[in-house]
Amino acid sequence: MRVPIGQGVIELHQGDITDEATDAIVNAANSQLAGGGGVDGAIHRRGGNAIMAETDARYPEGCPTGSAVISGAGDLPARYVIHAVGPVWSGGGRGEAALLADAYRRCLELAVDHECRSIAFPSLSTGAYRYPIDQAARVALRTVIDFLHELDRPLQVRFVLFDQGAYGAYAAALEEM
Ligand code: AR6
Repeated sequence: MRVPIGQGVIELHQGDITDEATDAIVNAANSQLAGGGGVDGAIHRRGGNAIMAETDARYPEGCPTGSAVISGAGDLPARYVIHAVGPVWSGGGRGEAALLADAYRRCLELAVDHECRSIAFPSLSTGAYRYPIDQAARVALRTVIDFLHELDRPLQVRFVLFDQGAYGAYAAALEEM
């Protein structure tokens, strides 16, 4: 699925984010930038030790929830990895939606600041952090749509959804918007 927005475009793909050759790919990190499972595990496994060495050196204090930091991409096909920290879902009453939107927005800002013309996102917070995917999809897409409407240059934003269920949730949310 592909929807032009302003000078940009949103694309939905099913696949593995570590295969993406976009300028930047986004990691679903934790605030210690300590590595883990899911997307984080796949990125560090395939990207090699250079990524963690760089984040340890540049961001020794980690990254707060709702924000993101950038590094090189080691052996991955992308140029940059943007490490985003989404919220852990705890029922929806703890500002999760705003924190999730902030994390997406910060990634987009970092990508633009680093002259990226393309960025690939996983579905942040919807794995180990248990954010309900239908709600997460709406927050993610709304944030990207608003950002692209305001942006004065081209940017390709691709969501790389790991399975059919995730793809379906994002496709339904995008159609609804
Ligand atoms: N490519 C694309 N999507 C993937 C991939 C992949 N290779 N692997 C998993 N997904 P998660 P979170 C999907 O758990 O919820 C880590 O341990 C997955 O199906 O990676 O933000 C970190 O270190 C799910 O829909 O991220 C943190 O501690 C989505 O990506 C914590 O988990 C996100 O799942 C972050 O949890």
